[in-house]
Amino acid sequence: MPPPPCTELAQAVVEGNVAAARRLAREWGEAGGEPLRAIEEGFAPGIRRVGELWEEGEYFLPELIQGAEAMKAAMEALGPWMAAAHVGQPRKGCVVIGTIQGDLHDIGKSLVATMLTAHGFEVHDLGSDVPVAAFVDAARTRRADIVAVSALLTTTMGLQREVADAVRAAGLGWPVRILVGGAPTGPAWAAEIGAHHAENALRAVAMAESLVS
Ligand code: B1M
Repeated sequence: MPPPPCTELAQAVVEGNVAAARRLAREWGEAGGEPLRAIEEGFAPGIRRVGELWEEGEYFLPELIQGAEAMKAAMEALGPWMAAAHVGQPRKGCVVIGTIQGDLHDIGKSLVATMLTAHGFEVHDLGSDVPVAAFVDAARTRRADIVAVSALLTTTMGLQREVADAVRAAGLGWPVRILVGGAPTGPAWAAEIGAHHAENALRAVAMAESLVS
């Protein structure tokens, strides 16, 4: 059986149908579809459409949350295929990742974490709503090569600068690079705060690889 069409994957998220999203993700994996494609071309457009409907006043917070639940269920169901795609690779470096304090958007961050893990990085995911000091502590205890900070809100992205400054001020004694991402961020912002930027999960992998090489 061929993988289900991407439009169906998107629709499951738009409808906030957790069971359908999970089932379609499994069908996709079992059919041998590329897991990242299911996310980037199927489920993620669905959650972006949910955001549009919310902005247009068609959807309210419960629908936004339900869409996010469907998206997360799909990503979880695709997990085994993501992991299997890159098993047996040598460890490339250590990454501490999280969504910054005040920000609960963790879907993109989790996707970046999954992709980095799948490509051979040791990843410590601190979750969402992570205080600046927690990034520094984790970088120290894990001897991180990269501190990766996600922000989806214009009101929280400013704290990425604080993480970058705090990591530098901590003087950890080995090179620690800062990687930032999330919809309101961009290369100019990253340059301004002395960090590196990736616009999506695949770019984050490429950037992380170049930072540790
Ligand atoms: Co909220 N939300 N939300 N939301 N939400 C946005 C971000 C928003 C753009 C919607 C809109 O207005 N169109 C808007 C932000 C406006 C702004 O500040 N510019 C917004 C708002 C306003 C809010 C609330 C304030 C709403 C309210 O309560 N009034 C509130 C804030 C809560 C908080 O965080 N304190 C809120 C709440 C929520 C939910 C909890 C309901 C839910 C999140 C659930 C969850 O994550 N567990 C939610 C959702 C789902 C969204 C949208 C619809 C979808 C986000 C998403 O998951 N996208 C979003 C609209 C949109 O994005 N179009 C929206 C899919 C994901 C795969 O993409 O996260 O962009 P993304 O990640 C990408 C890249 O950005 C990049 O790679 C990923 C994969 O390609 N990337 C990185 C991300 N992090 C990276 C890190 C890296 C590198 C790349 O390195 C470190």
